[in-house]
Amino acid sequence: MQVQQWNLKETAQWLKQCEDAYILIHQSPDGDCVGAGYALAEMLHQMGKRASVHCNDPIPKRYQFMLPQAQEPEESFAPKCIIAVDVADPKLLGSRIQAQFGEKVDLCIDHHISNVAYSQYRLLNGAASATCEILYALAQYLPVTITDFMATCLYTGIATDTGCFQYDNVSAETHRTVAALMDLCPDVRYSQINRRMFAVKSFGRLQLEQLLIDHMEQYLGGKCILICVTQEFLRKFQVDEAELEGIAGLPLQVEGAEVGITMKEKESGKFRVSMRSADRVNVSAICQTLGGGGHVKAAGCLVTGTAAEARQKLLKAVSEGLEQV
Ligand SMILES: [Mn+2]
Repeated sequence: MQVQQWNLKETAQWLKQCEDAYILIHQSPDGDCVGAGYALAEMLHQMGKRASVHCNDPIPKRYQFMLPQAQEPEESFAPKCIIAVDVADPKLLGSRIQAQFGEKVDLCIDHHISNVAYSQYRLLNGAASATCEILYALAQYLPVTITDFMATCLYTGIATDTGCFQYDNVSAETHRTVAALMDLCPDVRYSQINRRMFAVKSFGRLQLEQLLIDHMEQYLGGKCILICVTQEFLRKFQVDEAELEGIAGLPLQVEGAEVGITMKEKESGKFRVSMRSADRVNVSAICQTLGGGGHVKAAGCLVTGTAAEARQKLLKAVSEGLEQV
C-alpha cells in the first residue's frame, strides 16, 4: 500500500476532523501500547469525540491501572475511522482484530523502524523511545490539556519501553518528555509507577525466578547464559504468560554475559526463544539465521526439536555470532 507519511502537524489536523475512532493496539499488549491507546482515547474525548480502544487480548492485570474509570462498552458505536498505535505490522493486531480491521487502518502512529506500510497515513518516528513519546509531542498540536490520567499512561509507556530508562532508545527528548509530564502533572506518583512496573513481582514469579537461577546454564566461556522456562515450571508456580514479562533480561544480569538466551517451552517440541545482547553482539542477525529476527539487542526466534537439540542449534548460532564481533 502507498502510505502517506505525516508529521505531527498533519496528523493533528486529521485527528481534529476525525469522528468515532476505534484505536487498535497490538496483541499481547504491553505498557506502551496500552498507555498510548488510552491516552489517545482521552485526548479525543477531550476534543468532544467518541473513541474506544480495541485489543485482541484482555489487558493484563499489571496494566489495568491505565484503564479509564468509566469505560465505553466496546461496541457502543460503529467506527468512522481506525487508528493503530504501536502496531508495526497488521499481523500483530492478532487474528480477530486483524480480520476485522487489518486492511482498514486509516492512521498508524508508531516508533518501530520495522513498521510495514499498511495504513493510509502514518506518523512514524523511529528515533522515539516509545509511541507514548510521540503522543506527547502530538498533543502539543491538539487542543487538549494533559491530565493526570494521560500523564500516567504516557509515563508508563515510556518507562516500560525503555526498561526504566536503561536502553539505547533513550534520548534527550525522552527525558525532556518525562520532565514535561512531571512539571505539568506533579501529583502523579511516578516512582510508584516504576515500583509497580519494575520492582514488584508476584510470589509465583519470584519463586520461578529462583528455580530458573538454580538451573541457569553457562556456555562459551561464560559469554552465553541460558535459561529454559518449561511448562512444568509454569504449572508448578501457577505463573501465566503475562507474568513472564522481562524474564528474558534475567540471563544478562550475570557479569561477563554477552548473550542471554531464554527458551520458553510451547507445546512439546517447540521453543519460543528470546535473545538479548549486553552490548556488541547483534542478536537480530543471530536469530535471523534461525528464521527469526528483531532488534540488534533484543530478538527472537522459534526453534523446534527436543530441548537438547534446540540448545545445540542455539549455541552453534551464538558461537558463530560471537565470532563476528
Ligand atoms: Mn512501543
